[in-house]
Amino acid sequence: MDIATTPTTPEGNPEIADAAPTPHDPPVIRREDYAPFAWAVPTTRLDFRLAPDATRVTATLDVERNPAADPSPELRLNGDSLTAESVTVDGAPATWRMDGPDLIVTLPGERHSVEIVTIIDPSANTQLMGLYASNGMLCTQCESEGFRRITFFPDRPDVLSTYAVRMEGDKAAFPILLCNGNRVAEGDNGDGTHWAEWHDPWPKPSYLFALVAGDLVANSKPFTTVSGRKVECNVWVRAEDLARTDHALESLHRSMKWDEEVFGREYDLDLYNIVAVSDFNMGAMENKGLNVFNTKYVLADPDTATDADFDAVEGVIAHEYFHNWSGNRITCRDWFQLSLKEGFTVLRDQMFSQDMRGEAVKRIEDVRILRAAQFPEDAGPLAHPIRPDSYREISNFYTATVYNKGAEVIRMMRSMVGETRFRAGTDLYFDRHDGEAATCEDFVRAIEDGAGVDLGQFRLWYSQAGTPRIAVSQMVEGDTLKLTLKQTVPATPGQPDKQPMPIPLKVAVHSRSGALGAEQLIVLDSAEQTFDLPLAGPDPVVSINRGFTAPVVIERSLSREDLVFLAAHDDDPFARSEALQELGVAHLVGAARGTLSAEEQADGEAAIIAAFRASLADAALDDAMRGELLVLPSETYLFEAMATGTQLADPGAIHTAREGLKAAIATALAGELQAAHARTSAIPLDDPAGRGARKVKTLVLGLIAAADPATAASLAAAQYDAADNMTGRQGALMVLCSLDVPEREARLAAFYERYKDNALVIDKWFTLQALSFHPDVIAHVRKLAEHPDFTIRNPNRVRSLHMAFAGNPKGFHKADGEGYRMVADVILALDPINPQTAARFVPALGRWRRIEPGRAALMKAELERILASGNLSRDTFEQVSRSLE
Ligand code: 0A1
Ligand code: ZN
Repeated sequence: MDIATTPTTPEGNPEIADAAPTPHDPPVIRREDYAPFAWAVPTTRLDFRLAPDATRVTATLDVERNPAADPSPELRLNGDSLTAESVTVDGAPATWRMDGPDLIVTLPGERHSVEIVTIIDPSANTQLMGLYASNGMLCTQCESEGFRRITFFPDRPDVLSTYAVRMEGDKAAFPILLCNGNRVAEGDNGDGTHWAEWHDPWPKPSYLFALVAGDLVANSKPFTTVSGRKVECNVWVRAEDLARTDHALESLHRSMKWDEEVFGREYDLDLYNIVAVSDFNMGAMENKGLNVFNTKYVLADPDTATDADFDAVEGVIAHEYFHNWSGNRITCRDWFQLSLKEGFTVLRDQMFSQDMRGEAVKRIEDVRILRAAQFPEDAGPLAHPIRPDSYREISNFYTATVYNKGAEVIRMMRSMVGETRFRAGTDLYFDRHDGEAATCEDFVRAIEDGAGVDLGQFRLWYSQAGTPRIAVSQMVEGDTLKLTLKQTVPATPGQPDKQPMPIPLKVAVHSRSGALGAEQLIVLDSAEQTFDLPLAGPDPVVSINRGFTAPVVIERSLSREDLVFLAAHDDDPFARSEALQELGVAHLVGAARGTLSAEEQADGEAAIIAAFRASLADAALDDAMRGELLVLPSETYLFEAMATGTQLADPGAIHTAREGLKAAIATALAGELQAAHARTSAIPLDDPAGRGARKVKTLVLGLIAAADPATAASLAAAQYDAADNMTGRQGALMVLCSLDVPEREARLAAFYERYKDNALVIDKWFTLQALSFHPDVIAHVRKLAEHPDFTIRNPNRVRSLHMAFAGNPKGFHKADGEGYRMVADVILALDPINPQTAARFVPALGRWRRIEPGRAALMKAELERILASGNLSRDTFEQVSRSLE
């Protein structure tokens, strides 16, 4: 998970080489065209002669006709930039031909053994798909369509095969040889080379294949499963990183135990290997028994990783582990079903982290991510349902919609049927489809049957894109509150008309007198509906979408007093933070639109200041929750709220309004904020309250900086100098980075000097500068791109500098378009190297339609410049062309 490369160098074929960028108008693949594959491949044998620039791969596929498919005398084997050195069938030369990148073998009989030899060049593989070299090791990434860059194969998730793998290579360069499943034999050739044989007993699709060869050491600790089997668990890293692997290993154990307890899922091999690599397009990959991870989601100690990094490691370790059942034991029939494994697995990792770290705070964080990443996607040119209908390049569909909205959709099912019946539904799903390549429809049907619920209309959540909006109105009649809800699902590309969906909402009707109403679940399943709810007392205040039961936008105009009441008194902590967000959004969007009278401006600020004061003073709150209440709505979220209907967002005005509010809060609460900084600074690192305290400490520092940069600079410098952990150090540096003060340069230099040998921390150093609100941020980023430590070939580094900059609301949206130009230049430079990562920059520019006309024209012009450059990868072509439609 976590989010995205140059056409690969043509592995050994001068004709295909460098032809990597796909010609324009790559074909559209459609969900409705699915047909089962004509052949089954019960067993696959792979023999690797490993060498960094010429690895020889011999693949032997035992194939037999699939009685469930249309018969064909031809076997289509997918390839990508491959040439076959030889193709034999049953030991004799075969009849074969190339069809574009694919190899077609003619097979006369019912059952054959097909052997193919390819030679590939891992060291020239800059796309990081297939077999590639990273930091002296060789590793693979096959999801979604990387296996076809290793050998010719039916590279589709519904072809499941049992793999037996032999690998042989230089013993000094590759002392450790790993693959899926169990090691069954190994040996030394006595000539400086050695070999290993691995066997994976579980049939799997090719995207779950993995191989790693390198100079690695392991942190190991066995796990005993619920039925008493002992599993060897290893986290493999380079020797210098070994000391930072305990948290990952412990997180794995916690995940294994949790999945047994909460979903009844036990691990099914005797070995679980995790390998950390520093060049990786995404966060991590769930290959059967051999997870490959971005180092970012493995390595952590307090000196080099923040509290948030620790949480991310735990969450990603859990996510990949949970895939063993939701993804591997039951996989996807085709890539349109991606949310089957991803949505469900994200839900599972979110539930796990809620159990580990506290329900409310984790939920608030997850909703913040959904709103920052998925809501804009759902409202823009790249909007797609969680189960898309078509794609040109599947890599472009590893999105917040498929992952995070996919999780929300399943979470809604769980809210509607309750925990116990949901578990009955998932038990049935795991039972019914174990060993299969399944569909989203299979999942929904299993929940229906297992939980005893009709999800007929609910299926619309799988087919309709767009974030539903719910207009709320209310009336009191006797001792009843009549709550009227109207839903609209906005038009999205290719879907002009939408049908009403079932929307589960937890609600409670509180009374301003202080009496809190009981929570109940209502389901809005038509365009407009009125619900009768009991009153708890006079002056009702409705608390709605508590716990964020549905991924929707609630449209209502609650009075400031009501919002302040909810922020202070709601018994659902999520709803408290929501009320504060609503208060902030209403005020800031009004301020950005310039529609507030002086009095409204002053009243709005006063209400928010009062709420902040209350949060700072509330002794019943712990700092972890207090920290959530002190976060103002992000600029991206405000952008969404401002660009509604025919209205457009003005990033400049949003930035000014938000910074202005921060300054007003900090001026009014100077004493309280400094006191909070002093209080939280005194809490030691290992105090159980330390985490929350560190969060509050940096938040208040950021607020102080908005009104009093000099005081903030000296407090931040002191916080930096005194810090005994990365959270404190990074927080202080973040605040300093946005200030034009002498403390800034000195601390940035000290940070670099201290961590120059640690790539992950140097990524932070790049990010802090790229995200800053410093007036010269663009010049800083340009200079950093020339820094000797910057390389466009390492995805973590590109993300740390340019992707961070593309998310900097001030720098990216600089009114003269320089930020847009810089990001477009990065897309053009990166596309021939790593198209997957290049394409991930496009959505930032693709938001032009919802932005004020001056900036919109500049953004659109950059997209047109990219498209006109020609020779784009399939990935970037698809995203840019959709963004201009
Ligand atoms: N299945 C992984 C995500 C992933 C997808 C593609 C990758 O290579 C380009 C790598 C990882 C997950 O959800 O964790
Ligand atoms: Zn996943």
